[in-house]
Amino acid sequence: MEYSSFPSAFSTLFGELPKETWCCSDLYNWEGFWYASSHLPAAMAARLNFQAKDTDVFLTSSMKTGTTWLKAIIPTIMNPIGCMNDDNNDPLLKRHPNELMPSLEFQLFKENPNPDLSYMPSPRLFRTHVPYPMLPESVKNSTCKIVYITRHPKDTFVSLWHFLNSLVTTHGNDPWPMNEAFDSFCRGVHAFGPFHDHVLSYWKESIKRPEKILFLRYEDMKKDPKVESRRMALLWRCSLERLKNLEVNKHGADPWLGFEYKFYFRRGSVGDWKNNMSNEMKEKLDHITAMKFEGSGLGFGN
Ligand code: PAP
Repeated sequence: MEYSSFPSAFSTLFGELPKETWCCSDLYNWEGFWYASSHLPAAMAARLNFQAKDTDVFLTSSMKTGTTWLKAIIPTIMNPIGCMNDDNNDPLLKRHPNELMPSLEFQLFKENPNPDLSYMPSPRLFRTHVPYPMLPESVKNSTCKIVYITRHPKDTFVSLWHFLNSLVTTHGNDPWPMNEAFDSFCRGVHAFGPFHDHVLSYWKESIKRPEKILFLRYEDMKKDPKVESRRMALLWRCSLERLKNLEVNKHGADPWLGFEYKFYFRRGSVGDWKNNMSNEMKEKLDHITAMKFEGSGLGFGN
């Protein structure tokens, strides 16, 4: 769908969706989550058209959970020049963190439902506030990495309330009373809410696929930022996608063994046996494994 056909196409859609007023804007409920009218078409277009690359890194979060901190940390970790102690190469001196990790729904897909992103060098960095189910399928299915940050709901609410009021008062309006904002938050009615469902959507997926989603808490980052940043740096630096694409691993061979280096990096996925084994082979190996491991407490599941 082209945005040029807006407002007719989307006004028809918006007319059919549950609607609530949040502070001074209208929110629409799409598949269980609330979106501002300016973000929903972009989020839908991104879900439809965004093509992830295996080397992409996604920062995902509900609002006001510490995203900006990570918008600064992730590009700093990944800066190829390694600018940690080098002010001359510090991108944070020249650009707001929002520019270092562009948002799918606020920036890239806002004006154009199918933007050309070919100008972006790999590894590409993106951020989004959409809940897990709303992510583009290629983000879920590729081996790109997702970093999710959450925060205690009470601090998140307070931060959100202050942020909204800084916006409304800048435009000369009265602050939004805290009790009204709190009631909305508790009902889950806020941009990209309900907060708790948002967190759970990523939490559940991070348990299933810890190599895919790094689930961080703002409070842990505060307590021990070095440990959490190292986890993040390690996850990215040692990822299959990065190592596989480094020139040093694409060419040459092990001088002792003679094996080509590139053969050490294949797919690295869980369950690839399904693409290669017959049912008979599966049954046989499962049987051996069950017999051998019986009583040991060790198991690999199915
Ligand atoms: P966003 O969702 O609009 O991107 P986000 O960055 O997640 O906002 O949230 C802003 C909060 O992160 C603010 O919290 P507060 O209101 O409780 O103060 C902001 O101060 C905090 N924040 C921003 N940058 C950093 C940072 N570098 N370190 C720690 N906290 C930060």
